[in-house]
Amino acid sequence: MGNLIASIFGGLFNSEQEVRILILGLDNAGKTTILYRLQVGEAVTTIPTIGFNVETITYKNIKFQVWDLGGQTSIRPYWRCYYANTDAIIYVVDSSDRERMGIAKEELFAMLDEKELKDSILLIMANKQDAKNAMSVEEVSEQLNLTKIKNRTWTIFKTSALNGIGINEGLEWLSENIKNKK
Ligand code: G3D
Ligand code: MG
Repeated sequence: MGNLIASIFGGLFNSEQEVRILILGLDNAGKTTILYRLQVGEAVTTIPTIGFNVETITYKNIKFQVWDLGGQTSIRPYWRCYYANTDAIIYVVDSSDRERMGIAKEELFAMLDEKELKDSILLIMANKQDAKNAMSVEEVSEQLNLTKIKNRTWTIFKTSALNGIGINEGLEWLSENIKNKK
């Protein structure tokens, strides 16, 4: 249990502080699949009365929280409850969902505008690279207008949560950059 997290995030265990990582993106992007890849057993899904599901896994001092962006605007203010003290954001994109790439971009920049998240490191996963109609990482970057991101440590990795490609590499980059910041 926790093997992958231990090998990748072990360097952060000495920190007294909690390390908080949000995994966000539109529904169907692959967030839950990525969470399961972390091999910490069952994720705990909480359904708060405020009406959106937050999946949480905690391993030692490292906490991952996942929810779907997009959809209902009325619940957005409640997301802010989860933004404070976020060290890093993993933004997961379905590279084969050409139709919703524009929405994925809007949601990304709306989130990055949140002042609570201004110091958070950003890892974008161009997921579902195995899909036949997947956009390349270059295409995804262009569609998401990533060159517009300023004053933030960020990168994009191509991933396939289905067969595990790119996930560890992305998480290693994240762990390294969180360590440098702490
Ligand atoms: P979400 O938590 O972001 O909403 P999920 O997304 O993790 O539930 O994944 C949504 C669907 O996409 C799932 O399919 C899942 O298996 C699939 N998926 C996740 N990652 C990949 C990937 O890298 N490649 C491919 N081809 N599919 C992926 P189902 O059929 O179970 O709904
Ligand atoms: Mg999910």
